Amino acid sequence: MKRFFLLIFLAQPALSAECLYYKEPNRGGTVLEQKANQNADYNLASGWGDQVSSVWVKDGYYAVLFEHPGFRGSNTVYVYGSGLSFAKNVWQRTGGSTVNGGTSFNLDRFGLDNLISATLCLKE
Ligand SMILES: [Ca+2]
Repeated sequence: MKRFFLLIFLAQPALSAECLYYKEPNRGGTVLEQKANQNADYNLASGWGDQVSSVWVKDGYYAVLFEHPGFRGSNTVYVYGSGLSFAKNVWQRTGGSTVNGGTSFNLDRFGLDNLISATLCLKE
């Protein structure tokens, strides 16, 4: 009986969103979930602006990362779950890590570590 309760206690709720944002590089630290096509007018939640250091995107989806609330800022980056990114007007294969059916990206690669404040999560 004791073992049964321990298993329930340890079970983590599965992360089901298509885009995930982390406070630390390499999907470390606290996570913020964003479902695709929801929150179309999306500024990062309180306590998350200028805090995100890595992003994971599911295959078949992409995230658009903005420096400032209201989809503003000079450095807008598109990161695709397929491992592609579009940044500074150049398409590239990012070298992001393929994991859990998607790709994770460290934002320092784009000069956006701890700098994004608004995001979109969309289907490719
Ligand atoms: Ca951070």
